[in-house]
Amino acid sequence: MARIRIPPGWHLPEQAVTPEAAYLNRRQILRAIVGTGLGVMGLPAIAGCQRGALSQAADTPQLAATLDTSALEPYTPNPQFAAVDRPVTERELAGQYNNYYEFGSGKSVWQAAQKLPTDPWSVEVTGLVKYPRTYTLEALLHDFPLEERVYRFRCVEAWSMVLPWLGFPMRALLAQVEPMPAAKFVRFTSFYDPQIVLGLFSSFYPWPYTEGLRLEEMANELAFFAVGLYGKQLPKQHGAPIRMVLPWKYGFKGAKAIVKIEFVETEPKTFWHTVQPHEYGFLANVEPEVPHPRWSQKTERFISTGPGLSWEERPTLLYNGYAEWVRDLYTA
Ligand SMILES: Nc1nc2c(c(=O)[nH]1)N[C@H]1C(S)=C(S)[C@@H](COP(=O)(O)O)O[C@H]1N2
Ligand SMILES: [Mo]
Repeated sequence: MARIRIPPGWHLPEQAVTPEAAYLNRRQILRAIVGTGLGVMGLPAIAGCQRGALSQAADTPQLAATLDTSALEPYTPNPQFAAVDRPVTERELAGQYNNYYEFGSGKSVWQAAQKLPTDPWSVEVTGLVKYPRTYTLEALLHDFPLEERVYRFRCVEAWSMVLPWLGFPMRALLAQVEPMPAAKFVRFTSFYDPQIVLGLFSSFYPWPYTEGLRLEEMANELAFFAVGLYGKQLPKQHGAPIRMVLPWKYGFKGAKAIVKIEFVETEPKTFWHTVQPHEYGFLANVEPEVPHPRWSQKTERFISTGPGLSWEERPTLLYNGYAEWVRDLYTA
């Protein structure tokens, strides 16, 4: 497979494919400008969305500091998910190529994301469950043994990585709180405080960021809560202190910085579906034969650092290579 060197400032993956948030309609943009008080002066900044090439980790002590979180021990590597068909992505690349719209609409949000206050943290588990409970982060770490899982990661924008998560399966939480028979779906809510995470477009985004799953999806072996990455606590840009990881779905289903988990009867509204209902469905499974309305999903750019940012074009796998685990969820 060809490794393509990307000339600086041209054709970065995020520019090659329009990001989730593109193509806002004119009314939304005007509303955003009015909302931020920028007036027309703000327009070039919004439309331009410029960004330099990735900096090399060695040159950026600030990046190293954001990645140098505390060790998370003990944890056990899960042998079923010890490796995949491609190498684990470099920590420094993963840590400076993120989607986190609370902190901006570009990929270089790692610095802005350091404003996220993560200590103390608690997660409210509520709704149609027998044992509703608010967990502190310490309680989660105490109750659920940590394992490491190397998972493929596929963004709907057609770039991909491989990430070594630390965390626990969602079904371990289900066993503890016991959903009631009426619970058919689960809504997950990300941290949101407009004083802290005020992005440029925040006036029309349907904050807080929310995602949802069918209950059977949450009970699937693959569905995971990550509290760590690369053997350490989750860096803030990756969604500290706890985020969702659903490796057979597009990355946007994996909400970051979870504060609430709610068991409900009907399909919950989700962030991207609310923003662009025709582009982002509720299931959002990785399916190469189902194109996004604005681009094909048949292949993906497995990104890595060459000299600079590079990628390998690869065929996209059905359910991101996890068909044996999840096929039955969708063929009933
Ligand atoms: N709260 C929140 N969660 C989010 C997002 C976001 O903007 N806000 N972006 C999603 C998208 S589109 C992707 S691809 C992944 C990126 O995860 P990473 O930055 O850890 O690689 O986070 C997902 N979770
Ligand atoms: Mo994404």
